[in-house]
Amino acid sequence: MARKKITLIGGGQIGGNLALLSAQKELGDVIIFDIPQSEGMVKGKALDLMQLRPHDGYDSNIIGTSNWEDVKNTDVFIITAGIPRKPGMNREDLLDINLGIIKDVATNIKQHAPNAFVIVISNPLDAMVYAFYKVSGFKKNQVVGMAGALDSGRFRTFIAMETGYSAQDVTCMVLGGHGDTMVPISRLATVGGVPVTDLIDNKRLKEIEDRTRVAGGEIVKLFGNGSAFYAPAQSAIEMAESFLKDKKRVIPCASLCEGEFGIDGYFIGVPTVIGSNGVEKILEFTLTNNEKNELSKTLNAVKKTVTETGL
Ligand code: A3D
Repeated sequence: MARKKITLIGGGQIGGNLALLSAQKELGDVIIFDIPQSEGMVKGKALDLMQLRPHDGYDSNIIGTSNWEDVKNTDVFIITAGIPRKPGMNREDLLDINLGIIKDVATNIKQHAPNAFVIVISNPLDAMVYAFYKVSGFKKNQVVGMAGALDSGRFRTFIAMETGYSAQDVTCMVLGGHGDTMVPISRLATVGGVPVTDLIDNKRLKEIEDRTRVAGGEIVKLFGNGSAFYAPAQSAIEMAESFLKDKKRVIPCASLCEGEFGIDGYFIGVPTVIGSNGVEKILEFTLTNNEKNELSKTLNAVKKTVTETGL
């Protein structure tokens, strides 16, 4: 069986880690694509990762390029092209610059690999994945945004830190937009199947929810320049792996809703089945009235940013 081809559009902080993880997990051969001014940087990263092969034992080929011809026959793209936040910025502040970049990337991917599955990471996420979908004209199962996987991972981390139990055994989901209005669903969170609401008191749980909502900003402030990259990279790799291996994992992702949860025509974080057909299904469940209100607030925030794209 031929090796799969994973192309990373943007070879910066997240892109470099995506390349490392793709190779270490032997997901396939890896192309790191960036703008001509950064071609040397991605060629250098690719060569460095090739030279890690004797130590790590993976056989993936990794190349860096600025040539769109090289992305032909890609199975899965992961897009981080754009600029990240600086302290004091919110994700929406990135809209103008990153929208231009996503439009360019969508046009080129459509031309060179029209059947690929595409995972968007660039911010503001819910608007960028929408823009990619509109400009590329791809089918809805081919396009998805990575945010809920990371936001849920952060929620899991904080619950694990609070209880002292393994993060691996914490399951939970965060729905909605990738911004401060996101909706952590504490009611359904468990540690090894035990409801979190029986392990952590309500006041503390609310504080953990609040920390989750601004967890990205907490890291931006600490860095002083740029945003998180290790956990975002692994979150997207989980999605890519589920597609490449037809695992049918259920991961909160920004998927196009067409009636699910009463939402129509927007990409927003919902539990999504990812398999070899890309986005295969959105799993709906009954929300409480309070959760419905929260979801409606986050949808309004997403709609506002999407409107600003003019698409
Ligand atoms: P960074 O290290 O700056 O890398 C971005 C790369 O994109 C740079 O190497 C640029 O040269 C490259 N680039 C710019 N324009 C193009 C283009 N037209 N074609 C190809 N490459 C291009 O940033 P990063 O990796 O830290 O973050 C990338 C993006 O992810 C930012 O928009 C972040 O805000 C976003 N991000 C999203 C999440 C989510 O959970 C959704 C988390 C963390 C970061």
